[in-house]
Amino acid sequence: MTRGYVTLSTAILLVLGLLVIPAAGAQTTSLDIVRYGWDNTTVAESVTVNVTWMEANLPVMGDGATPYYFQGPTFDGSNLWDPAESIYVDSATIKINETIRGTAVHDLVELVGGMHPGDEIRVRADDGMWKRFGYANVYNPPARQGPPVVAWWNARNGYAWPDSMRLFFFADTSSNEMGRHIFGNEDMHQSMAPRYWHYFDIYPSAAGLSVRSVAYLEIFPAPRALAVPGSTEIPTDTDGDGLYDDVNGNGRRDFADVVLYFNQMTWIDSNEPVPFFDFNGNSRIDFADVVALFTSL
Ligand SMILES: [Ca+2]
Ligand SMILES: [Ca+2]
Ligand SMILES: [Ca+2]
Repeated sequence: MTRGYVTLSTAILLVLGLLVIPAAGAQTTSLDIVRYGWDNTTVAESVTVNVTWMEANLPVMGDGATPYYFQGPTFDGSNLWDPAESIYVDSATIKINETIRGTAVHDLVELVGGMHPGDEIRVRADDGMWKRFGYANVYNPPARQGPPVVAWWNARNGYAWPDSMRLFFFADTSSNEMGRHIFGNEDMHQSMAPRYWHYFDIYPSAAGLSVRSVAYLEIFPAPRALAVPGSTEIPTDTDGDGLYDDVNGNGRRDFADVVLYFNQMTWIDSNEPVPFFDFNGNSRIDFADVVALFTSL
């Protein structure tokens, strides 16, 4: 009898355990926002904010009444992108339908110095799942994409939404005859570079971009030259060879560039993308670069 009782309770615990274990990707309420340096490795600036702070200090996106949708795969090889967003009557293809509130990704990345053209952002979950997007997808999105938003509230669960924080795109209704705010597959197709598209098997699926349990926003800057102290102008590459020979940014390669480079070698080494100023090609900022720049005059 005892033996049977133990076996039964063990079985019940096992079943409960199986039910609990798959609940990975817990709700997040805190966000690490990081901007890396030009090497995309060292941290240039970072801040951690939570939902309470975001709601109190930044504009709230979402009116608490308008639902936003993502389209999933069409499972129709002859209509992969479904520009009419017609394949949604079958609720199986509308993967996500939520009435939400949240904070614009644009406002969040501005807290750490923002993004510039050529930069990418990685939206990463606490379990490591991530999606990347381009500068324009955050700063200048087409209306059919809409601003990316980290949503921390929904109408069904309030602040206790298990998927929160979740990435949404506040798509307008311009690509939907029914007047719905659907971020459809064709919206993804038209708004984003191909490397950002999400596929389920062979089928495009905009819903796959909606990262759950978002915990990190990371900016990976494209290399860009900064004004060298002693000048207020951005250095330029006067002959298009990838080397920024106009160090003082006056538009010409001249002796003043050699002098400024010599005086600011340490600063250039710490702050500039090395390949832009490595005139002798040895992967270091050094005196030989001063000589090489001087010789090239
Ligand atoms: Ca749409
Ligand atoms: Ca110059
Ligand atoms: Ca060098």
